[in-house]
Amino acid sequence: MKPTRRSWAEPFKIKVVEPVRLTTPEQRLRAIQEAGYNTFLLRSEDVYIDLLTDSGTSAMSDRQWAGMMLGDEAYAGSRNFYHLEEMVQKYYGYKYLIPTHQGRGAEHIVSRVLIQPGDVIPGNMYFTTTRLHQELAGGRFEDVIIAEAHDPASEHPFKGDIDLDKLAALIREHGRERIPYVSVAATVNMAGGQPISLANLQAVRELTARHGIRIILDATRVAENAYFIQQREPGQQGRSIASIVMQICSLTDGCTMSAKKDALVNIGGFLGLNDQDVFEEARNLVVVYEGLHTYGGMAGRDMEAVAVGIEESLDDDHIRARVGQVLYLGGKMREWGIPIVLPIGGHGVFIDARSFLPHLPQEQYPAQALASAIYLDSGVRTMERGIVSAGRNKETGQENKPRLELVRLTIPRRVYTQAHMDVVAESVLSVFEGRAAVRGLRMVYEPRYLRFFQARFEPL
Ligand code: P71
Repeated sequence: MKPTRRSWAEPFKIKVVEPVRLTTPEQRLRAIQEAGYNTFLLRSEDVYIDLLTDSGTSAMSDRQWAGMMLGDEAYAGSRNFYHLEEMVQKYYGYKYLIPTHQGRGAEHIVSRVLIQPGDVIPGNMYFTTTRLHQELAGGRFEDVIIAEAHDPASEHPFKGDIDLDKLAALIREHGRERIPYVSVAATVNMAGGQPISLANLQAVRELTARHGIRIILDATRVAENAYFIQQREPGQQGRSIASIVMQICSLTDGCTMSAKKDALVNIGGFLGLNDQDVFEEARNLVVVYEGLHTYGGMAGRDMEAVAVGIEESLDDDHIRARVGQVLYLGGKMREWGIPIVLPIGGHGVFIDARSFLPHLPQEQYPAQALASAIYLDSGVRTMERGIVSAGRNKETGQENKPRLELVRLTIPRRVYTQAHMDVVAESVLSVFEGRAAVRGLRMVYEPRYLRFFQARFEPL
């Protein structure tokens, strides 16, 4: 049959390959048992297609690798720092740059600088490390995302939007004295890679400006957010990704960035700031926790790779193919009736484990059990994003019970092909067909912080 529309392909060709290994069902059973049914504890060698995360797992370009050879490994004043600073100013528009070893390093510093004990930080859904650093600084996170974000079936085009009434009520209740900033993520990871709209961010800016409250952007996946704005928001078609990203950043006072995502590197991050006094405080702290303010825990060559990666990440062809691959995988699963979070997000496909495994109560960790089942089927590694990730309430010690009980299939950038996506979708389908046999888990070891990384489980 003649195609009705023309296909597009990745805007690159492959220069270096890394073999991956198929395993037998017996090998996988042994591996997941040794890992305590936690995909974080699997050895990467036992994984066939690794969709644990898109963080630090991207393929760098030849230009980035060439940049690595230009690393200026001076302790102070490396030329790669100045190149990175120039790129952050040029593409994100922030005046001041604090390099950090990765995103959570930037979160730690900005939380320590801006948050006082007893403060409240509103945000569009928590992220694990972001919220923990806010809490360690004495603050409390308050979710002000729109209700649709907690409903996997809602097809709202901007599920990352902030509920302005909720935010206004929080400001009325606590006053600007207790709200150091609003934490805005673009896109929202835990909601399924969902974008915030420009119109909503503009409204949040107007509201916070009236009260003199800052906005700190989590810019980790801001290019992917800009793609959804370009595709979905009225009046934004035809704009470049770079110009939308610049506008998003201009509506905020600073950003934390994990360069391991959008910026196409294996390690790195930064804090971008506009206020000189905040910058000076942050520069005082970075030398304590990360490294001198001109490297912040990165080698010179790492900073160079970030500088080049920022530019590549904002290329329209790149971002269309990147998000396009996620939509391809999600589209197949949706077509086959597998319950996934809709709309399909920017960095991965999120399976709704509650609908997938309706026979398992949340106390039996359905998403964790499903991630193990997918690994056992095919060696595809995914990540739990549900009750295990949500941890415990800081005050009561009770388990947080998020409405979203998800398994994330996260796509690294420029790493896998369409054929890999087919294999993944078919594996999920095969688990779906045998879902009645998937058993729940019980937790047999629970670490104190970010328990999902190292917790261990046994099948019930
Ligand atoms: C992801 C990660 C990496 C991760 C972190 C914690 C638990 C599991 C996996 C990291 C993010 C992120 C956002 C929106 C800040 C960080 C921290 N994501 N904000 O999705 O998604 O950055 O990892 O560089 O410290 O797998 P960092």
